[in-house]
Amino acid sequence: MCRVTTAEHATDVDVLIVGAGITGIYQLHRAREAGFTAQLLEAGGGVGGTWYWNRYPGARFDSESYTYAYIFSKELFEKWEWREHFAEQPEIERYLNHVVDRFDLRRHMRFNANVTSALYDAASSTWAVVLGDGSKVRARFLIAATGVLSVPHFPAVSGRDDFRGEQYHTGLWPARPVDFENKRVAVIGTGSSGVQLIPVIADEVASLTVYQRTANWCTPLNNAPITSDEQARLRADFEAIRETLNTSPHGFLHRTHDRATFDDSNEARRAFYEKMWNSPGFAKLISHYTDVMVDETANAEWCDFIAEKVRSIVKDPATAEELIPKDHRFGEKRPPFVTGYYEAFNNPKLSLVDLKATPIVRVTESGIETAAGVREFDIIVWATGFDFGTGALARMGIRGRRRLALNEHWADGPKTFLGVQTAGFPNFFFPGGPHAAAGNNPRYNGDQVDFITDTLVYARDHGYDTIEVDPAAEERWTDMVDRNATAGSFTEASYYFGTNIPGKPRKYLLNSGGRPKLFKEIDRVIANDYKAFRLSRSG
Ligand code: N01
Repeated sequence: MCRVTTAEHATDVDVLIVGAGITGIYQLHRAREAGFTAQLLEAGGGVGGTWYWNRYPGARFDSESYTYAYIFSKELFEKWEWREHFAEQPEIERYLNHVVDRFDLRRHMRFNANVTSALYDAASSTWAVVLGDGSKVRARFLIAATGVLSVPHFPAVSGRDDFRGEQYHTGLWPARPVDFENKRVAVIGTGSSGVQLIPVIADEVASLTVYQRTANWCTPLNNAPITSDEQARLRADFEAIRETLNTSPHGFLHRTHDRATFDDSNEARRAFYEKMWNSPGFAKLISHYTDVMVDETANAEWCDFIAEKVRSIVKDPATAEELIPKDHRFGEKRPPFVTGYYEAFNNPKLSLVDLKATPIVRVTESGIETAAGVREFDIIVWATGFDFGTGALARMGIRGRRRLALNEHWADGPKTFLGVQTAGFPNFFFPGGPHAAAGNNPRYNGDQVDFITDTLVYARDHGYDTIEVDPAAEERWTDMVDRNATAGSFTEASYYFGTNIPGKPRKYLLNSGGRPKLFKEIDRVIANDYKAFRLSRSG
C-alpha cells in the first residue's frame, strides 16, 4: 500500500488510529485483519477511552453489557461472561483489556501519546502527525476514533483554581481511589454522571451538597446480576442477538411497542407505566408507547407518572419538587438511568442547592459561594459534562488541503458525509464522531468502522491511495442531519446541539436520520462503486 515517492514522505504505517476506546480498538482490529500495517495512539495510560477516564464511583453501562460488547467474534462473546446486565467501569476496563490481548493488539498501541498536530501532505497523500513529546508518525490514512464524550467541560466559574481542597471532574477521574470518608463533598451537575455518583458516595461522606441547575427525568436502571441460566441463554442465542444488534434501528435488543398512549384505558396505561418504570435501561424509550416522544399530551402523562414516583420516594416534599423537572419534557435531553438516586435524598447527609434560585457566585479557597452564602468543602466534584461531538477533533491541530484547519472548515458546525469524512481532508476518517450517533454507541460506531475498512480495502484493490469525499455528498448528508435535527425528541436544551459550551455553533451533533438512513446511504455508496468519494493515485 505504501507507494511513496521520497524517503522524507515514507509512511510508518498504512493506518494510524487515534484513541483506544471501544471504536479505536475495533478499528485497529479491522485494519490489521484487512492486512494493513497499523498503529494506535492513545493519550491515556491504558485501554478504554471513555471507559478509562470516567472511572468515578458508580460509573457503569446503561446499555445491556452484552449489547454494548463486541459481537464480531462468537468465541469472544462466549468466553467473556458479564457479571451484571449493566456492568460497572472496572469490569468494562477489564473486558477491553481482555479484547486487546486476545486479538494481540497491544503491540500496535502507544499510550501517553497525545496528538498535537496532524497535517495532510497533498504531494504524497499522507498525514504527518506530531505527538506531545515531539515524536512524529507518518501514515497513509488517519482515523480519529477520539469519541464524543472525551473533552471534559469545566464551567467558567471564577475562583476555581483558588480552592485548596481536592477537585475532580467525573470525566478525568484519577486511577487512585478518592477517599470520601467523612469528607464534606460538593457535586456540581446532575446529568448521567452526577446522578450515578451521588448515591454511591452518599453513605461514606460527612456531608454531600448537590448543586443542581436543571432537574433531570431520571428513571431506574433496574440492574441485576446475570444468572447462570441467562448466561447459557445468551450463548445459545448469540446468532439471533447479533442479527438484531446489527440490524435494529437503535442497536438494542429491546422490542418496540405497538400501542399509543391513549389506546389504553387509564387503568391499563397505569399498569403499563409501572411495567416501564420496572423495565431495564433504554427499554423505557424503545419499548414505550409509540407516541410518548412525539405527542405532548402523551409525554406529559408519562412525566406526571414519574413525578408521582419521585414524590413517593423522596420524603421531604420541597426536595421532591426541586428534583422534578419543570422546564423540559421527558426525552428532550438524554435521560439518565439511576440506582437509588431519589432514595439518596432521604439520607440526612444530603442537601440540594437549586442553582436557578441561587446561582454560584464563585469558588473560594474553602468552598462554594452562591447567592445564598458560602458552604465549605473538602472535595468538589465537577460533573459538568463534555464538549460533545467535536471537542476532541477540534483540539488535535488537524489541517487538510492547503493547510485548512478543521476548526475553520467547521466554524459553523460539523460538515460530514455519513459522520465518517469531511471534504478537503483526504484519507482522514472519524468514526464515532459528529453526525454518527444513533442509538447504542458501539453498534453504529462499529457500522462506521466496517464501512471505513471496506472503503480502504476497495481503494487498495483498485490501486488508489487517496480517498476524499465529494463535497456534494458531504452537503447532502449534512443537509439531511440539519433538516431533521428538530424532528426527534431532543431540543436545544440538550448538549447534542452544543448549547452547553459557550460560543459553540448551535448545530445538531448526532445523526438525525438514524441508523436506517446510514444503512441506506452505505448501500447506495457501494452500489455506485464508491462514487461518493474521489479516489485517486498519489505521485
Ligand atoms: O454531563 P451532562 P454528564 N453550573 O452534560 C450541569 C454519557 N454518560 O457527564 O442541565 C451548574 O449530561 C448541567 O446542568 P444543565 C451520557 O451520554 C453515560 O452527566 O446544563 N451546573 C448538568 O446537570 C450523558 O448524557 C453514562 O442546567 C452546570 C451537568 O452539569 C453524557 O455522558 C453515565 C454548569 C452536566 O450534565 C454526559 O453526562 C454518565 C454550570 N455552569 C455519562 N454547567 C451511562 O450510564 C453544566 N452544569 C452509560
